[in-house]
Amino acid sequence: LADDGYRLWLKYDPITDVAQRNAYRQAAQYIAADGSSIVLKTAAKELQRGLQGLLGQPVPVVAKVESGSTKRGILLIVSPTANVSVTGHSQDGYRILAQGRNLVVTGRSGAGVLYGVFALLRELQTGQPVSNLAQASSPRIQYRLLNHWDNPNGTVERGYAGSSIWKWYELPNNLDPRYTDYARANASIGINGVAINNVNASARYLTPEYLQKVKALAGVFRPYGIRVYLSVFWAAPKVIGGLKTSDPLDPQVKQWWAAKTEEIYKVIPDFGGFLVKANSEGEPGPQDYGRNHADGANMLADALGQHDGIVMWRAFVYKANSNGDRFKEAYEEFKPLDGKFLPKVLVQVKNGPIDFQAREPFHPLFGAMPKTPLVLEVQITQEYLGFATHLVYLAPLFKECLDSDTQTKGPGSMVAKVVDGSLDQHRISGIAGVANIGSDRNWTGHPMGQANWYAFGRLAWDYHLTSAAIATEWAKMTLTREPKAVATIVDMMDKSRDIYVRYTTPLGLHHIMGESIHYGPQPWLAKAGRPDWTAVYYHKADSLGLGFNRTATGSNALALYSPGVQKQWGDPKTCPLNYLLWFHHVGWKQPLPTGRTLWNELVTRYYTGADSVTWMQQRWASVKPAVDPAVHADVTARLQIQRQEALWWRDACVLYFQTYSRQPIPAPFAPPT
Ligand code: GCW
Repeated sequence: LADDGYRLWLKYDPITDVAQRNAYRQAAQYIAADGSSIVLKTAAKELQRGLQGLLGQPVPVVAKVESGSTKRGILLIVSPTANVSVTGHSQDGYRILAQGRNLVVTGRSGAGVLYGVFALLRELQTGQPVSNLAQASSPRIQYRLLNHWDNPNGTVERGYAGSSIWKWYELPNNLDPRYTDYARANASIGINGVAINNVNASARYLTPEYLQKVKALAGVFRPYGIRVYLSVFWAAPKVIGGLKTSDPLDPQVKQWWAAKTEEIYKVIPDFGGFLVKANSEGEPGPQDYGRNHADGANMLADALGQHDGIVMWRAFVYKANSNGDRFKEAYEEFKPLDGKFLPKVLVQVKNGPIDFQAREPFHPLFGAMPKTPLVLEVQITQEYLGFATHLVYLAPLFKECLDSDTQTKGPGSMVAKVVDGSLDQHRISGIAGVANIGSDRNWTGHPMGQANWYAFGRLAWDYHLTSAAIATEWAKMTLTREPKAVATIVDMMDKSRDIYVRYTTPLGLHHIMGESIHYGPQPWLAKAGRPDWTAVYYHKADSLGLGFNRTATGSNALALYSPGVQKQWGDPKTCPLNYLLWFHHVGWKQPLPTGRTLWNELVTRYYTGADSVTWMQQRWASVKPAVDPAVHADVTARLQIQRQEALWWRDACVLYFQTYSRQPIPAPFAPPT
C-alpha cells in the first residue's frame, strides 16, 4: 500500500531488524498502568498501539504487575513526587528508567506519563537500545499552543493544505476520527493547547450553539492533555450581546464578558482561555473607545476570575496611516504598557517586527517588557515561505529567533529565556505556532510540511534541540530508516531555509512578495491598500543603493534594541550580512566582507539560491530507493515547481533591481552574449 501521509510520524510499521525487534519484544511483554487518570489511560493505549505495530505482536495492558512474574514489562506510574527533572515545568515532565527487569515511565501527571510514552516510542521508532534507558525531561515552556486561523465557513486564513479540519456543521454530534488523530499527533510532540479559530475572529464561537461544538472538540482533546482556547472578536458584546458598546471599562461590557466566561467554563471546565487580536488590521479593540491594550486584556483577565485560564493578547499592530516605520509600531504601543497587565495576561509577539518574513531580526519587544510574560508566535504555515509548494524546513528559522541574544540583561539574554520566563522570573510562559494543518489527506499539503509541525512541538518542549537532530528524528520516523538516505534528507532540510532566503530575499530584503496573496515576487509594487503593504516602502531601491536605513540617520528603529545589539547591527561593517538591508541603505558598488560589491553579492545570492534548488532535486532523487514511491513522487513534483518559481523570483528581482543599479550581471551568471 502506498503511504498517504495520514499517519504522520506515528507510523509504527513493524521493525524489520530481527535482532532489534526481538530485544524490544523481550523488554515489552506487558504494560502496567496503575491509576485512574484519564490521560494515563491514554498513555497506556498509545503505548499499546505503538508497540503492537512496531513489534508486530499484541502487548497486554494490566492494572498491576503480577507478583512473582518473571516477565519484563513497561510500568506507567503517576506520582506527585516523581523526580522528573531539575529544570522546566515538571507537571508535564517525565522520566524513563530501566529498573530491574522492567522499564518505568513516571510523571507527576498523566500528561507527563503520556509525554514519556511518546518519548519511549520515539526511541523504538528511531532504533535506539532500550535496555539501559535513563532519561528525564521537562518542557521549558508551559503553554505550548497551536493557533488555527480557521474560519466558521471552513476556510483557513493563510492555509495551504485544504480546508479546515473542523466540521462545524457536523459538530457536536459527529466526531470525525480525525480529531483524535490530530490530538494524538499533538500530544506526541508535547503540544498542550489549541486555539481553534482565526484571530480575525467571528463572534459566532461565543454563541451557545457553537460552545456546544467547541465542547465536543474539547472532549476529544482532554484525554490527550490538550486544552481548548478561543480567539475572540472584540466587539462580541455588541454583535451577539446586544450592547451599545464594547468599551472595556463599561460596567455592562465587563458584566457581559464575566457572564460569558462563566457560561464557557460551565460547558468546558478546563477551558484554556482567550487569544485576542485587537486594533490590528481593521479589527475592533479597546482603542475604539480611547482605551489601551492593557485595559482590554485586563478586563478579560478579570472576567476569567478564579478560573484557571489565561489571556494571550497579540502585539501584532500597526496603524493604517502611520508615517513612521512599521518596524517600530508594536514596540511603541506596547512597551509603555509593561507592568500594567494583570498576572493572567501574556502578550503574544511575532518572532520578527514586520510579519513572518523568510528572515527577520528578532522582535525588539523581546527583552523590552521584563514585567510582562511574552508568548513567542511563529508561523508554521508558510504564508511568506512558498505555501505548501516550496520545501522549507522551519526549525532553523524558529531557532534563529530563540537563539538571538537580546542582551537586555547582559550577554546571554536569549529570546528563548525571555519566552520561557527564566530571564525575568515569570511564573507563566507560552509559545504559539500558527498551524499548517488542513483537511488534505497528509494534513500539511507538502509532505515535508509535517516536519515543521513536528519541529515546532519539539522546540516548544526543548529549544536546545538542534534543527538537525529534530530533522533526523522526524525523517527516521516518517520517511526512512536507511542511514544514508536519512543523512541526505536531513542535510537538504537543514539548508532549505537559507536556500529559500537566497532566491527570494537575500541580504535582509523583506516584504517584496506578491500583493495580498503573499506568493511570488513583486518588488515593483508601489501602490497598495496602504503604503506599508507595498514593496518599495521596504526595499527603498534608488540609483544610489538598496535597503531600509533604520539607523539614527533613518527611521532609527535600531534604537529599540539594547546598546550591544545596536552597536553590532548599526555599523554596516559589523552588521551580519543576513540582516544588512533590514538596517542599512547600502550603495550598489559598496564592497562587502565577501569581497563582492553589494550588487554582485545580491546577484550571486539570487543565482546560487536558485541553483541550490537543483541541488535539492538531485539530493531528493538520490533517496528514491529508500522512500515510499508515492511520497517520493509528490515531493519530486513540488520540487519541480519550486525550481521554476526560484527562477521566477531570481529573474524578477535581479532584473527589477538592475533598473536601479544599472550594473551588469556579473560572471559567471551573465547570460552568454
Ligand atoms: O501575516 C499576516 C497575515 C494575515 C494575518 C495577520 C495576523 C490573521 O497576512 O492574514 O491575519 O498577519 O497575524 O494577524
